[in-house]
Amino acid sequence: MMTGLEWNRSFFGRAVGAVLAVTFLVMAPAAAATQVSVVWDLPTENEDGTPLEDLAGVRLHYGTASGSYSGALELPGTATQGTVTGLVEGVTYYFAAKAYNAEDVESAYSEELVWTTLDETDPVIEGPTEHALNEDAEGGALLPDFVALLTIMDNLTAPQNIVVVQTPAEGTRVPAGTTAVTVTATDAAGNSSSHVITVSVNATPVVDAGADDSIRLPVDTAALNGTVSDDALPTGGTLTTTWTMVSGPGTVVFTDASAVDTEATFSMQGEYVLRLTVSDGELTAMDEVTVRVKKALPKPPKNLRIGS
Ligand SMILES: [Ca+2]
Ligand SMILES: [Ca+2]
Ligand SMILES: [Ca+2]
Repeated sequence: MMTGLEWNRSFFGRAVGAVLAVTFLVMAPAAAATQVSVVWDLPTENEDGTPLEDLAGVRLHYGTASGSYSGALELPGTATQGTVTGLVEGVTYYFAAKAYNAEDVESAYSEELVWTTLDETDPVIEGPTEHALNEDAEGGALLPDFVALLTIMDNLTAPQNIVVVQTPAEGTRVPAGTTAVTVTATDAAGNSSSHVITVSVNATPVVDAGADDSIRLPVDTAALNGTVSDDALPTGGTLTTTWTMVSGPGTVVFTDASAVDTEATFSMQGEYVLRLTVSDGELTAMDEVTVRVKKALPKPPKNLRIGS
């Protein structure tokens, strides 16, 4: 009689399953194929207790219903193991073996082995790998919930049962610049996969309108010396600048109101506040400078001469 029917999961089976998963899961999370190795002890006696001297092999039968075997492996000689391939992950299989002798007379079935194949296929995560954010007034930006932007599937675990973790988590404040956010999905069997999203946080431009200045009529034009810089984000954006008058008793004419460095010509004396605004296409910043236009000095006396 055969005894000690055992199973072994094949290490090779895992590799096969992983390769097939790539093919199947791109379109739909179908169950991937796997395999198992079944191990047994060979019989040494006939049913009447006499020595079994003409053992010719073992037939390993298997199927997805108890006692009903749709597949079989022929293992001639003294094999004590058979590897059944093409099994579907997460499906319960039933195995039973028969020994046969040199006259091809078969034994009864062994006891039945029940085995549910493991889920060896990682979840699949699809979605964007880049995300742009703008810096807010507090500096940096809060990470959104990226999980909501992704499609996460598994061959066996239902979507609601896949454990999904975003690191850093939603609501984490990240600085201007680039931060890698990783989303990891783990199925019920512990298989996991990760998806990285590169988050670019666009910094607010930096602007300096220059030092306050004063001129005195009849000089009515002052040089404006601004400074602007930015982080080259958003991608493809251009930095634009604009000079405007905030307050003053008269009017101001800028030689080139869109140039960082330009000149302002004032219509009359007084104190003028000028503003330099910079935009990177998404975010704006501004700084102000005060120019005092002083009243002209009185002309000096003239025709000085010796009185009589
Ligand atoms: Ca899986
Ligand atoms: Ca920027
Ligand atoms: Ca300048």
